[in-house]
Amino acid sequence: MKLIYSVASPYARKARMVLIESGLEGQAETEAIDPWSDPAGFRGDNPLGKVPALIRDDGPPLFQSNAVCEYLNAAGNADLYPGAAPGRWTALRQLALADGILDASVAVRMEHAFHQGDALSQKFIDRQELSVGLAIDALETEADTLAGPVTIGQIAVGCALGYRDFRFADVDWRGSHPKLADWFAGFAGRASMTATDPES
Ligand SMILES: N[C@@H](CCC(=O)N[C@@H](CS)C(=O)NCC(=O)O)C(=O)O
Repeated sequence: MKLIYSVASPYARKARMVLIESGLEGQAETEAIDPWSDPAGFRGDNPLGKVPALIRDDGPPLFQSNAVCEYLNAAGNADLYPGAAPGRWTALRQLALADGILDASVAVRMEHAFHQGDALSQKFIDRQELSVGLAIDALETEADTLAGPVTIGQIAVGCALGYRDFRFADVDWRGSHPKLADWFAGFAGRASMTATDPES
């Protein structure tokens, strides 16, 4: 089994964290690539050209971070996806909020990367930042649901906030979200977070 990732990708970070949290780290090869350079053969593994991608021993490659995370969780007999309500829906809601923060944040970076001057849409950027801000507000309101044994929801929120710090360090989210900031201060010290920190 091989997990293909890029160091900076927050989606791949979710998969790398799940690999560690599932106890599978010693059983999987990992390979860091730059997906934007379309390395030779990578589109054969993932036609979409995105990381993460997981080369499996028991079937064709998987891609899309949530599919990769679910596979690794099952392969490692981990318990990152609570089976019963209400814990399951709490974790999936956190995962959706976190993925939404990532999608909007990455969209802003892409807008800056591919459009300049008059072609840059401030309206589009503002809309994405509104989504990020409101999703972080929602996580602050329900910060108490982030307590307890680690879940895919916590992992995803950790990756989303870590990505904001990594790529949007000038936008302070901690000041107006003290409960979330407290939670993140503790979660960021988790071994799977420190091992996958894009800045370390
Ligand atoms: N929804 C996808 C998003 C993956 C994604 O966009 N990965 C980025 C890196 S952060 C990538 O590989 N981009 C290359 C490209 O879009 O061509 C997932 O959850 O895996």
